[in-house]
Amino acid sequence: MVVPTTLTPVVAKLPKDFLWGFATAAFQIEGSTDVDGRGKSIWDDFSRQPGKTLDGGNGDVATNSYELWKEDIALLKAYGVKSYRFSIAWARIIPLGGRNDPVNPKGIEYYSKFIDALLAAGIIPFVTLYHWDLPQALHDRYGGWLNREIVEDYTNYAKVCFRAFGGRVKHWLTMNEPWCVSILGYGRGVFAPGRSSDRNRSPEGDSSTEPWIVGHNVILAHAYAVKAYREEFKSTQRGIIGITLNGDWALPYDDSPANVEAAQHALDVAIGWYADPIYLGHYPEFMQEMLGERLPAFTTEELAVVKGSSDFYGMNTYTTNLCKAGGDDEFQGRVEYTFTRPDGTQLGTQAHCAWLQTYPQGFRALLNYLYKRYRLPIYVTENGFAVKNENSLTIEQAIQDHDRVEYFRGMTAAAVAAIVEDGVDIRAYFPWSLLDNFEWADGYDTRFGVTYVDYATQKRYPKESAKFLAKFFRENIANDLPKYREPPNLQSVLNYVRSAFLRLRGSSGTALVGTAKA
Ligand code: GBH
Repeated sequence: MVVPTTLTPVVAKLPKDFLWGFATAAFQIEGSTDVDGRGKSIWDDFSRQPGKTLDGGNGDVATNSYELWKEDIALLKAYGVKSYRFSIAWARIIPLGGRNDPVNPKGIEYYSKFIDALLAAGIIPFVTLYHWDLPQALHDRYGGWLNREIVEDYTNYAKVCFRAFGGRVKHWLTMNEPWCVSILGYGRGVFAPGRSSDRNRSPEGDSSTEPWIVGHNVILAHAYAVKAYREEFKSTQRGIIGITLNGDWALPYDDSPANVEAAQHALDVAIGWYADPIYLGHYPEFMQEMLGERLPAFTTEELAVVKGSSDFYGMNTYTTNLCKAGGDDEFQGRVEYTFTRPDGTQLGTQAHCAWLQTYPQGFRALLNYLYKRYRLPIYVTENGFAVKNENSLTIEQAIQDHDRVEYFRGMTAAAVAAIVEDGVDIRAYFPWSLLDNFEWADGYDTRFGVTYVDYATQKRYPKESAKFLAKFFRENIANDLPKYREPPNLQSVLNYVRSAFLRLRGSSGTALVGTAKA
């Protein structure tokens, strides 16, 4: 385990309005896919097709949270959270998805009573409008995210939600991880709707053009929904709204100029693709070079809507990648990722998923990079770990989730260091996830929960990590301190980020900040 040691021994307090809680998403937990008038989402049939999920699992039952929602709220209350991040299923609100299709009162009623119950429990709802579950009808009607039509339909759906819930919901996320929507859904074809140029995977699709079109339409849909919120709801509802992007820190494999550049290219495609237009008003130069005419252009009018369309920086992050220039994977900026350092050692502790290792220093560096580049308060809306082979353990063993505890110990320390020592303005932290749940293409084999779910009985068992996090935030959020608001020392932030590119050295484990092997 690697612990940043630049922290003062007495951990500094987080400001009293710091939000923390757990995150989930509708399709991953709700189940009950054909009740109360819900329309189909693109994940319904996709996950039922043989070979699309590792264990053949689908979303029909999941953690049965559509029925067990009171238990979920009781669990949140027991953990002492201040907030809960969950998503609304578009196809429960508008079963056929479109702006001329009927709204489903039962869908509204369901989330309405859920929000009321959260508020009654003293928990702030933090609501994602779109976590990958596009209404199937829109995919069938015009190709879903491939078609500019989606912008109007998504905006309409968002407005229905603002109208129904915005009196009570003050924290909105328009989209979860558009990189995944585009690349995994229309490029690699591993997520619904599963389109790809690979004809062994999909009968149709063009991985060289579709992801960039989809990404463009996702940005526009987000931006026009935010415009509607600001013009029609914000003055009375007084909430905040933004997008949440996935993105992991990128370290050069070594200090060769090509690999240093590769790390920046990795960040440009993983993060800048969305963040640069939304916060800075243009696509990254590198993406324009790489894609030429395949990267759609914004009109002047669109750009005016896109730029500045997020009130904060929403961030989902899990790991750090070592980056080597080369290869032809445009989805990673023609960069190869590895966790193996030049001397053969591993960057951190390996998770159940191949793409995930523990590396808290990278989290701290990423927070600094994003704050320096985009200059807005950061809401960490996901961060989490799947313990290797947890699914093959007994429940008693699985709830002793040591590697997940160590992951969160490192990540929370890194976040505190970023706030207190680097002056990064971080306002929320939502570990993924409240529960083990339907892990998309991994099915139920991969467990990210701080609560173990026994799928045979649907019983929930708190893991050690839930206790660790509950205690950490109980002890570290101040009741009395005013919000920490000192502007960061820009030069130190700059030096810090630069050091990320220069100080990776073999197995010494001394990258970025002083570290100690525990
Ligand atoms: C999040 O995505 C999701 O928001 C959440 O629903 C999910 O349950 C959670 O993570 C855990 O996976 O190139 O195919 O190797 C995490 C961001 C970005 C992680 C893409 C995996 C590499 C996939 N993901 N990344 S691949």
